[in-house]
Amino acid sequence: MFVRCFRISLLVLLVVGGALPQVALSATPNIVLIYADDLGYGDVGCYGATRVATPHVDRLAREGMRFTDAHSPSATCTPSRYALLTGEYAWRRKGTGILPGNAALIIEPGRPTLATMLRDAGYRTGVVGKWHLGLGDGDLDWNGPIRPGPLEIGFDYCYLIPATGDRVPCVYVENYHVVGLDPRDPIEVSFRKPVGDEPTGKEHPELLSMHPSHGHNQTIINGISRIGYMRGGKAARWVDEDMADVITEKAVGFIARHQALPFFLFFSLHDIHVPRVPHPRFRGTTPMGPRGDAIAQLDWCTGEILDALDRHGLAENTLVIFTSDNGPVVDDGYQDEAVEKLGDHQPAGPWRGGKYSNFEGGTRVPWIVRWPKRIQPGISDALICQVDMFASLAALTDQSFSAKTAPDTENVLPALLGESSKGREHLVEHARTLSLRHGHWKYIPPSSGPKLNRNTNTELGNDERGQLYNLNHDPGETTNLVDRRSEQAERMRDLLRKIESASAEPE
Ligand code: NG6
Ligand code: CA
Repeated sequence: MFVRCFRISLLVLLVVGGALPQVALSATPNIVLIYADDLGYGDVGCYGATRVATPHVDRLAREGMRFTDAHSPSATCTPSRYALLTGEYAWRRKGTGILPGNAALIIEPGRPTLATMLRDAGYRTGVVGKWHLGLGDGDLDWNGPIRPGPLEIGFDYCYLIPATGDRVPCVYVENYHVVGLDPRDPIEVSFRKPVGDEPTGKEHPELLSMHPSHGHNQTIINGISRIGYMRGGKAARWVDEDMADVITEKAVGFIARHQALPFFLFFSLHDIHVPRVPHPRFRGTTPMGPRGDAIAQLDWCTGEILDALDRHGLAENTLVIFTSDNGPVVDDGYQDEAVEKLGDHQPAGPWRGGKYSNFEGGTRVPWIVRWPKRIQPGISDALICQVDMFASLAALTDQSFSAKTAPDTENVLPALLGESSKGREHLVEHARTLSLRHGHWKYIPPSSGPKLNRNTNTELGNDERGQLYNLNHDPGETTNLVDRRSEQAERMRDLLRKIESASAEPE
């Protein structure tokens, strides 16, 4: 409250006083979180990619801190986003796995989130792009006001892809409403049974411009069959090719509208999730087909944000964080030539596995932090996780929070600012199994799931024996030390159990 009053009086002073000296607004920086989807550690130039140019992401890295041991909380999207916004590992809560497109909001209104916390600190808060945390409180009518949603958990503004690009409903939601909906053509959505008589990919493959490789054979929207059935809302349906332009314009607009007060923008990109249908101007710009071209498009989106910050004179005092919600996947369900054209590109860089995997590739993601006013450019190998955004940004903005509702977040701000080389001591990595990182050690408990996801061709990291790796000597997790270093493995097993059972009780 104090901070907010202070800001308002500061603003009044500044408005009365005329010119806005940069320093006067600099007590707390603006915060822009650029959150890529399914972008792997090795997918951008500053992390080693050579078959796609990412000049804007590379610029961020050159001007900021680049992290080599940074993690998404989970190896898939919904649980990562849940942990990012709540400061609680998603695996502590049921119902936080990959959500269907008509799921209810899984973060209960009233609960402190990253957004409520920053709003309490005087920030204007907005989320633009992929949401995938559910909307409404069950059985949502997409034709009426859509709530609860981001606006009930701390955001002042939202412009959303409700779930994923490959799930219905294929429409944007701005604040409480589907954008451009014609009330005479109401939307109906189902993930159980077909609705209406619109063609599906399963029955009418001849209508498809991009064919599924697994799943993704239900209602056809814009020539692409999706997960789930939908009818109606024809005028409101998105055009995949324009999606990056549409959401980037909304993100840039949010920045332009909120220059006077500090703002927090959560810009949640669709790229490089499937279906990969970049705008024609990116088509063929890389030798890797749509997956590579989607990386080029993602880089463009990033560049537009950096340009907007430059244009408005905000770059110096804006904390830009660039990272990804889980590791990479090549074939995630559409025949988009990603496998055929991959060449020697390594989406997960030196790490084994990728999206869905217990191996490092599941959660070890690019992570760059730029804040010219405060951060000296550099590289850090501190162990950090997106679940730590909560405590770290609380520290930055001088907010307190309850360990009861945000039990897993740690303040790694000194590492983010490059003032310390130390991050967390340990981290739980979450795929189907929970694994533990402790320093450079990685322990994966015995797990009986399949070794390989045959659809995506991902090594899942399941083994009926436990696994122990020394990542310093063996970043690729190939030499299992569980027998040779059994005491180390047992210590880690016990610590993992202890962290697991320390579940904070929901109020
Ligand atoms: C899977 C989908 C995959 C992707 C993923 C969610 C199939 C066969 N696969 O179930 O294509 O949508 O869910 O990805 O349907 S995430 O990045 O949002 O977690
Ligand atoms: Ca994802």
